[in-house]
Amino acid sequence: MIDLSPFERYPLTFGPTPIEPLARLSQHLGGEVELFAKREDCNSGLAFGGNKLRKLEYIIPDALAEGADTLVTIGGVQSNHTRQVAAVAAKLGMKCHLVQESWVPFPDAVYDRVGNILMSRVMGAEVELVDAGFDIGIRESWERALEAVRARGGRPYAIPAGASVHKYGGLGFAAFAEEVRAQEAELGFSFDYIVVCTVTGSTHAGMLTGFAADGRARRVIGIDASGTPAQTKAQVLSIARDTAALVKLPGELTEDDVVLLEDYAYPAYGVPSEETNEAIRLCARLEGMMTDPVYEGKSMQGLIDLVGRGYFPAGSRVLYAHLGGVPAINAYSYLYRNG
Ligand code: 5PA
Repeated sequence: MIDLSPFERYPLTFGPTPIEPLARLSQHLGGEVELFAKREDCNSGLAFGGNKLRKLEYIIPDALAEGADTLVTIGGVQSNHTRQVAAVAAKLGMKCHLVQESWVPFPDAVYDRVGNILMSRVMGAEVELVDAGFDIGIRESWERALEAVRARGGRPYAIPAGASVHKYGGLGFAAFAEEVRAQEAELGFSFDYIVVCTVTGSTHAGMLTGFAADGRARRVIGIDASGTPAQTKAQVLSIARDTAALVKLPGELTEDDVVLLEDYAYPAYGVPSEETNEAIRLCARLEGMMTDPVYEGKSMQGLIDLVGRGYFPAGSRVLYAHLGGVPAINAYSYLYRNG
């Protein structure tokens, strides 16, 4: 449906990710909607994997073609994205410079010592802590880091937050839609809805582009976890349009094609609500499937709430894209000290 063959892909993942039924969770929520998970959280041996690796598969060939020797990127202190970039740099024998900003006002004593940032340091990345608040846009600190690498005689390659606002940022998840279509052909049914957590936007945008090819753009239900939904929604649309042009998708994507539900990001980006924590516990206790307090716990909360409110008609099959992110839960140890 979408031809990705013109684009070079550097394999960083195990291959197609498994789709598994969430039978006990479906039953618990009334049994009228069948829930499945596509396990992007188990997609690679690179430092616990996650959604950025699919995006980086289409970005890395450009970095190699440019002859870059240092990957430079940005995220919050507990960014999953920066950890995945650090792993890719290590695997390719490149250097890595990470700008980690104070995106999350969370007071855990070891917040900047454990989980993702711990792994990035162990993998040899240069970690620079910067005191700046949450913003998915292009940051001055990131521009400065690029300049610093150049000043040292290095050849930096710039990867924006979440590998999103990059010319190839949407391709990985356009390919995800192709992969789902192939799996649907084997399963003998199609999914009616796809639920995805959205922040910097290219996961949602790529899916939207890929599923637009068979008329399912609006069946991709984005759950906002940014807390800045207007900016996130605009970024999803612009990446989706750029990606659609790249893959020569006929027709035009419009604002109405971006379904972004804003009700689950509270109280703030990176801070879970009591309802998020309940969703994390419910999914963990019924399915043994862990989700995190920043991203996937919020989309799981959204999924559970939407099923309860009858958003999906009876008989629907819903695919929850599990995008990874569990390492960050270590930075929230006090919240879960009793489970
Ligand atoms: C992230 C992002 P997008 O940024 O593509 O919208 O994806 C949202 C998302 N789930 C969903 C997990 C586990 C994620 O890590 N993480 C960012 C990071 O710095 O880790 C880019 C914000």
